[in-house]
Amino acid sequence: MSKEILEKIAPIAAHFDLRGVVTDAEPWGSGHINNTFRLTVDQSGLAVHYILQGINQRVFPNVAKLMENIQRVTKHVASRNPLDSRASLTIINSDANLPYWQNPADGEFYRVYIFIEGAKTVDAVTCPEQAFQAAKAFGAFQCALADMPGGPLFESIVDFHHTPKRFVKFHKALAEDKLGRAKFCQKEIDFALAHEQEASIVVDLLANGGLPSRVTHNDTKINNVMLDDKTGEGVCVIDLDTCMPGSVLYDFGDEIRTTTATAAEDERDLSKVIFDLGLFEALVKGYLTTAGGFLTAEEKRLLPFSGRLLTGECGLRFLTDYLEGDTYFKIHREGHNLDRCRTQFELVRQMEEKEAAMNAFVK
Ligand code: ADP
Ligand code: GN1
Ligand code: MG
Repeated sequence: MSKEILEKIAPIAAHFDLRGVVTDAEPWGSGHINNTFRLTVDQSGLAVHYILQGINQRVFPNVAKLMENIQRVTKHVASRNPLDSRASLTIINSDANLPYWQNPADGEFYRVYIFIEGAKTVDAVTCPEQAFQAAKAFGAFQCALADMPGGPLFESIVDFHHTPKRFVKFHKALAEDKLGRAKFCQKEIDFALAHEQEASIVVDLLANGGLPSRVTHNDTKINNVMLDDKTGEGVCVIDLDTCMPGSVLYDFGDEIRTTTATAAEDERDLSKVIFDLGLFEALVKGYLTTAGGFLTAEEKRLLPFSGRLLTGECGLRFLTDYLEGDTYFKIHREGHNLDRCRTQFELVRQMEEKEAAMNAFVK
């Protein structure tokens, strides 16, 4: 327990309907965007946990619209699973009767969710069963959102997976090279440039009707799904900030990115970064269990390609952030974003080598 953290967080938590006394607050998880804490609340002698998050306003400037999206998504997913309280995130309102609270002292925004007990997230998979369960849960999530009423969701990050526009940002960062870092990553820059041409395949198909736009999660990394401690099943898809219109390929591609290698996203020893076809196969099987019924033939055809598209795009985003001076993703050491970029590009390279086998399996 850190007294300092508790002293900072408890007055914030007091603005939410927690029905007890906050006795502990600890930094939680390893997300790159928000500031997450697990609260322990004494409710008449019972220790109950909650998740409190400081919302990253640089990434999500319109918090009211962001939380409206999350309210709609959580309500709809919960209505689909009326007997399972863990199947959806549950928002706790603030004393302003809003799904968030803004601190008048510094303008920062906070939100609280019920803590999902008896389940955990992992930062990297350890076995094919985990890949299967994670993909099955993300497929079920997409399926549940297919008939969400109320029209399109608000675009919380405009052009989030518009890979060609990600290249435009990269070119700008490279031309400016504010910190003189380009000289440390010429190999990665060359790799990115060599892949620019195929960056528009999915956005072009979305624009010309070759692929449907659906409600997608857009950030389906392995630590955004909670896996049951006992059964290993995916119990809840979390981190709903980027739920908005998109292609299922964005979701499946990001699952491939984070669920087909056992190495960490920031592994420095690239010999440990190995794209595993067995994990890929488990992922496809899990995903098609729940999503197979609604995918078009074109979506299915592009499932393997989505892996290198989204992995390459993420590598490009890490590289851009490195060049820009680490202003977007949280970093914990010097060169962290470059390390992350390197694992992503290494995975892309291996996916290219194994593309024929990936295609054959999906077929
Ligand atoms: P970020 O946007 O920074 O990635 P997340 O919303 O993914 O933040 O939360 C970070 C981590 O906190 C998750 O990976 C998960 O381990 C944990 N977490 C988030 N929400 C819950 C919840 N409701 N119950 C239990 N753990 C949670
Ligand atoms: C961020 O929020 P988190 O850590 O789950 C990022 C994703 C990246 C991912 C890379 C809103 O995800 O897009 O793929 O890091 N989220 C946002 O690990 O930018
Ligand atoms: Mg997350």
